[in-house]
Amino acid sequence: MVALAHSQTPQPQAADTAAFEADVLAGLGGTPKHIPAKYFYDGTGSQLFERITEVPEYYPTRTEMRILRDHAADIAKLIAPGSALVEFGSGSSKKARILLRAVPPLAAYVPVDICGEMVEQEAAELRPDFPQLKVLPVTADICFPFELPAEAMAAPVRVGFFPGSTIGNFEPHEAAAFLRNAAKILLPGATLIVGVDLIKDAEILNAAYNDKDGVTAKFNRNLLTRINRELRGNFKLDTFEHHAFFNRERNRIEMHLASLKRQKVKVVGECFDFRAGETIHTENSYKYSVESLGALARGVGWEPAGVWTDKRQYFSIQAFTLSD
Ligand code: AVI
Repeated sequence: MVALAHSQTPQPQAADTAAFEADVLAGLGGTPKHIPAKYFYDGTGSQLFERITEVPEYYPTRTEMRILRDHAADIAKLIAPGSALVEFGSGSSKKARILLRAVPPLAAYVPVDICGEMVEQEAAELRPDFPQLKVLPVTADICFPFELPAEAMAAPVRVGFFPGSTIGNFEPHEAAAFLRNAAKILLPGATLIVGVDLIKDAEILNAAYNDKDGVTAKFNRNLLTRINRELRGNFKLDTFEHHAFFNRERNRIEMHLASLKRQKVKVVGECFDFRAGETIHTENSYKYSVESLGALARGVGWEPAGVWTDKRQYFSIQAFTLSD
């Protein structure tokens, strides 16, 4: 599973470190070697992700914000007065702010994030700007069932919001599981608004994940720094290279760290052999068409209800409803 991109991440707890250790040892012992993308987002990784969103080649964040600004009034029409707006993996709530300025009075805005400290802090920052709005943060892993606050359950209808194309960092079966879980949480009658990056020319996609300033490469390699620091690793960073490319068969960007030579690396006392050129697969970022996301959503009971894109058709915001 994937965690979300945060602008700030507190120090890891013992349980987080144990899970990190187990996943890294299992992933480095596997064939091919792999590490879940959620481990990118330590403090430095989160800051590097913020910098990625600002590099010229990485269009998704800017494009999604543009679509939201251009179509907020239209998107807001799907949100009935008195609804509860539930944001999955809210992070900085930057995108929700655009929607919140366009929506009718709500029963509540419920930002949900795995990082409790962060979701509370963002809620505190949002309240003065939306004094009429009940902001009810929830700390939860959005991939599993969680309870909404009573005010959100009492609302006549709930609207989910999942921007950022984070759904693209799930494997397709995980994306389906997320949509199924969202349906269980939001209940029949709900609407779900999802931001998703669209399939496009490989050249544009490859550039977005290979920015000239090397910020994405730093973001990728920071995973090794994190392993060295938290798991007594001895990765030599200059012996691993950032590889990112569009896999056309699977409609996904793959990110890898490729070993430049044959070498041995130790992590918490365990030794791992690398062949020259062998990679650690660190991330998949799936790209969808309007139709392919629609088919995935339909498969788990969500009916397509609206699509907004930018002029270049790079990114989409898609709405789905769950019948009563
Ligand atoms: C957070 N997520 C949607 C980003 C993406 O594009 O898949 C993460 C990222 N990885 C490299 N650049 C950005």
